[in-house]
Amino acid sequence: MIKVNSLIKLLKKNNSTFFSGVPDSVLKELSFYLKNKKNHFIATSEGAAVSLGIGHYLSTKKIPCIYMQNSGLSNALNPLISIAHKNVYSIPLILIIGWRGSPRIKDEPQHNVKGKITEKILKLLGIKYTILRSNSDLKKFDAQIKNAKKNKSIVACLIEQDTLEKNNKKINKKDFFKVDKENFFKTLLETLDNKSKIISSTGYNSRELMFIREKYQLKKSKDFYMVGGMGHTSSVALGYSLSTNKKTICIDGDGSFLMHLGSIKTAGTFANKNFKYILLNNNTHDSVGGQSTYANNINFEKLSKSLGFKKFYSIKNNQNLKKNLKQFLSGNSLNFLEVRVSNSKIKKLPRPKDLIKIKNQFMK
Ligand SMILES: Cc1ncc(C[n+]2csc(CCOP(=O)(O)OP(=O)(O)O)c2C)c(N)n1
Repeated sequence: MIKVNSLIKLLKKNNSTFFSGVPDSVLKELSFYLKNKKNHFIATSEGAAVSLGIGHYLSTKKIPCIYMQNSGLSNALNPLISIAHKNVYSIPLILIIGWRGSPRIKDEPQHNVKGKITEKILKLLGIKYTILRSNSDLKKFDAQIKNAKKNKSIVACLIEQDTLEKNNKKINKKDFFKVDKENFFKTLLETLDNKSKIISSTGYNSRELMFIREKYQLKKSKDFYMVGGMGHTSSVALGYSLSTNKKTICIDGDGSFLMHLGSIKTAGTFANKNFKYILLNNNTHDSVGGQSTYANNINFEKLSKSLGFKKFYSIKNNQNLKKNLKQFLSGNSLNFLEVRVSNSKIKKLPRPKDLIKIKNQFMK
């Protein structure tokens, strides 16, 4: 186990005090440490975090620290390869990568695939890395950081689940908004017709939807759970909806929405009336530790309308949920619904397991 403080001390010693990243459950202790720190900027995607770091280096000559889950390494690849790489602009960066699905740890299918190839990706990019498991590994990492600073190259560390020691500073998972998600999902599933299809985002949304369907034995409509591909829910839903008349319900989280916000413009431009977009806004990355998304002060009415949606609906409390949902679903135009939800209250949420079966049932 490694104390977050030891890692931070090492970074400070190397004059690395700028932090940007996308939250990850493996790195949540780091998030708790960084909360409200002056030089810490939560980014909407890992590519943006790397790019913020590149900008920081250009203005300060100091090596920045970028953190992410290994699934986000793919989002980061473009600026890592096409800007920061040694053979392009040669920008020094420190990457702290949460290693889901490492070969030593049993994990979900989507994480196992990425976990197995994470080291290979780093090697392919010529990025030196240390697997941080104990304090003695910090020494090796220190030497690699010094080298990266000297050679102006990228260096990384990989951190597995339960490596970072728990500190006492927990993020208080404050509820910004009120609508109860269990009540919302139950009402939605009771309201939909049999032919409707739901495509739901990475994070708690898919897991809650699956749980509530099972708990209340609600069989109408079919789900496709986005266990990975964070931020691409609206694009998968749009692609589905364009070749069918069936109602296609996209259920997105605010973190997921912001990760690839441009996709909502594509939906606003091309979607037909059967595309029904629902944003479950809790203002947090609830499923990876409750870090803020800063989505609470977005004016979704103005945003969605300027991106091409015709009507905006908003649900802010638990009253008249069914009536409001019905209105939104039956509306005969391209509609955007923001539901201001509280954080998940369900303990021990199950995870989708048999993904091929889920896909086949969805496609029936
Ligand atoms: C590309 C990528 N980056 C990061 C993650 C880690 N991750 C999983 S869920 C999640 C938060 C999603 O936030 P939101 O859409 O608001 O849903 P909530 O967690 O609140 O249910 C993050 C950051 C991921 N799965 N994929």
